Amino acid sequence: PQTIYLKDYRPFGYYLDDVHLTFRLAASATRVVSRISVRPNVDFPGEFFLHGQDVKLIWAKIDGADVTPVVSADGLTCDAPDGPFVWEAEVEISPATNTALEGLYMSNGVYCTQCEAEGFRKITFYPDRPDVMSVFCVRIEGELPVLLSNGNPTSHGDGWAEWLDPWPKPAYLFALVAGDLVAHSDGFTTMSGKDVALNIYVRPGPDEAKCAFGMGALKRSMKWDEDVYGREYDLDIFNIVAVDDFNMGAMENKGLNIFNSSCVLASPETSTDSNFERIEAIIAHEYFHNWTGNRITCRDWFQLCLKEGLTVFRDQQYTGDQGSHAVKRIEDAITLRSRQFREDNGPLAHPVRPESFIEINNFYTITVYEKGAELIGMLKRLVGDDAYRKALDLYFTRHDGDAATIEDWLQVFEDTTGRDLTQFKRWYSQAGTPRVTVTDDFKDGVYALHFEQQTPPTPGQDSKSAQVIPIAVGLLSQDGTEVQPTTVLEMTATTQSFAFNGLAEKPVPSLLRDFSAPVILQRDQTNVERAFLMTHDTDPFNKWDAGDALAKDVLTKSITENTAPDAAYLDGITAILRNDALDPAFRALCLSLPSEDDMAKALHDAGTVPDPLAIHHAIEALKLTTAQHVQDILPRIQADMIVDGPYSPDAKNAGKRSLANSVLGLLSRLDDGAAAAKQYADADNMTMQLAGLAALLRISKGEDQSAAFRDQWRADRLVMDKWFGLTVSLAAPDLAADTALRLTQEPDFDMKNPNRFRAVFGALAGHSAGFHAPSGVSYRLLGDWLAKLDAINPQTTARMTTAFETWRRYDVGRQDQMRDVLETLAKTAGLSRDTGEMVGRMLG
Ligand code: BAL
Ligand code: ZN
Repeated sequence: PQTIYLKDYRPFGYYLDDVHLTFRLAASATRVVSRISVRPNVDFPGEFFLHGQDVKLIWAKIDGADVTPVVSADGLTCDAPDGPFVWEAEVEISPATNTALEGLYMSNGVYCTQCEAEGFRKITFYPDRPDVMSVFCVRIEGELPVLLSNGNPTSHGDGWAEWLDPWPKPAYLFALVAGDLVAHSDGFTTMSGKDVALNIYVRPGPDEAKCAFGMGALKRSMKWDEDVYGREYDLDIFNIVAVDDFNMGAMENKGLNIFNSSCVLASPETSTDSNFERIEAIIAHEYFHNWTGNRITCRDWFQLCLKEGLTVFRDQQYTGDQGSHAVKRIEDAITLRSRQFREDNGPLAHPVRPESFIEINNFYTITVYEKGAELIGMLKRLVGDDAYRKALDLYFTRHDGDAATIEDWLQVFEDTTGRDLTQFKRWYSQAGTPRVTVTDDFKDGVYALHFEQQTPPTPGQDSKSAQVIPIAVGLLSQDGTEVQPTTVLEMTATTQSFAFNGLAEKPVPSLLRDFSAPVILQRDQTNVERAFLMTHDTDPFNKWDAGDALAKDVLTKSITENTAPDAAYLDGITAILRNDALDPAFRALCLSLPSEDDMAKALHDAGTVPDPLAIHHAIEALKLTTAQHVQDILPRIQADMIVDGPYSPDAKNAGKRSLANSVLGLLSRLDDGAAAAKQYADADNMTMQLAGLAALLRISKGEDQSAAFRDQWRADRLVMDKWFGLTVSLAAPDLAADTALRLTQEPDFDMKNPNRFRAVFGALAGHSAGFHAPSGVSYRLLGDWLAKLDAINPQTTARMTTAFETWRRYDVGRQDQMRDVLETLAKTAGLSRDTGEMVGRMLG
């Protein structure tokens, strides 16, 4: 397969002035007629090549005369006139047999599309690249009640509808939906007084009752983008459609967002608080793309972080504004440190802006998205809030309608602030997580912090240069008072020192406050100091982080030295739990322990080969010890966290339930599951019902409740995904593989549905002790199923191969078994380019 390089970028040789598409829908033989006004790009002449994959050419014409293009597996080339011309073609495609879920496909009888990144070429022959933008006029013909495309509706009749999207867009933002759907409708009046019709389309039936929350989230997002970024919506209508079979979470097609139903449909009875929070964030994310992604798109796919990093940053800001910035920051840091650091420190490490790829679908990664968002956050911290807003205003005015680059993005910051961002740009080109080692000293009232940065080699990048690292620092006196409020130190050299004068005593530093940079801080720190910060730090992130570091130390010593938990940890947790002045959601985060995978990484980084089962037992033992230590205060907290009145997913009530359920997890280890069983029986919402069930399964009980849950929710596929997932993730480690296998034999298991496949096998991969069972049974089971899935859905398969990305962390026996599975996958006949690239990179 061919590798594509950023350095080879060249503009397309033609402009497309307008695009007319006619769809004649038929499940296995849809006809697509295209008529495109084409104009040569005199500055960059090139051949007239149109991408096309799995499309059958029926005929083609230029200026009305038949032509015979040269058709290959990737597209077609045709001799073209020197001046402007009209290209026309008719093709046939088969949505019904399209299981890859890219291009035009069918989900439960509904026609829908997914074109990002390169799915449009499966719909018709077209220059399927993000820098080719055009106005689309679409006619859909089909005997279906709802026929949707991008833009505004222009006319419709019996069995047909026409849509015009006046905003030039690349093909990846094209969408079409057709089927028996019903709309949950509402409206929004924009800041300039324009009325916008809003619809969420679902299949008739129970889903209709699950749209109200998503609609509220959409309206809140539209208002927030006006208030915070001054961005107004630009069409007469905004449609969202929920589909069951979808590779991603959702897609920001212009005016017609298509959502994985799990990311838009919600009701108190069927969705947890986390579901509500995620749905709100994803609706906001897709809506925000209208400006950061659609009005300003990417020149090429190497610039993916331009739209994704910025849009994730915007959705993170939005979620913080809806609830607690501190809690959101901690949640984001947990995700980044566990998943992005794992990627950044393994064989799949790549820069936020990659320089080459074989299959772009493999670069919709946590590095591009979440580390990409961290870069925006660092930039904002370095230039300040006002300058950030000015730079964004300039970005929107200067680049509206452009297919832009990271250079364009950084230039607006340079132009508005006068800063030289040459060094900052390394964050986009250097992969890997910088390690920042810190030492300090105190003499004559001067406290000095000495930093050294170093980034380990990553694939294709042996040596790294120093990066700009904003390190937010505060200082506390020995009695816990803050003597230096947060200040941002700007580290630019490999080694650098910063001094604080006029201090009466050596302070306790609080470093990297608010997780001000995506780096690993390395520092000798005692548990006494960690407990001190846990009690006194005014920065919520560092207060939480001190507890997390303490827990990691306790677990490490328990695994490697069989030591009992340090009293500093147990006392610190007790104090946090008792402190009613702290937000319940924050207290719940403090109670949660590092994941098993995080502990495996921590041990590996410390030079110990991790034993997943030992980690599992150590975490379970610490939970039991913690429960025993705090047992006298648990009933009071449970009582305090009772939420009266009807269910509401707002951050305050969700935070109370979160703490109540953390407490339930501890309590169930002491009362043999009595409180969990009661909660399960009494629950009137999914958050409490699922937490009751999880608490029981975690202590190897709850068989009856699990069966009852399945019977109760059998008709609700989204709740059944939870049941499939929970059943695997809470199976005993030695039963995880058997459990997953058994679930594949359930009548409700459907490997063609990515949500269901991920529920079972994503849970198996995430069950560290079960996945790494010494016999290798889970590795082989997952490998076999990935090979089967690859023939159906390469994109989801390739993404799920990341279960093996940490294979070099483990003992030789496990390494051999995982490498065998990867090698077997690599040799699978007909393996997709997607999966082939991922496996190849992991094998190195
Ligand atoms: N653009 C793909 C889905 C998303 O990031 O919104
Ligand atoms: Zn996005």
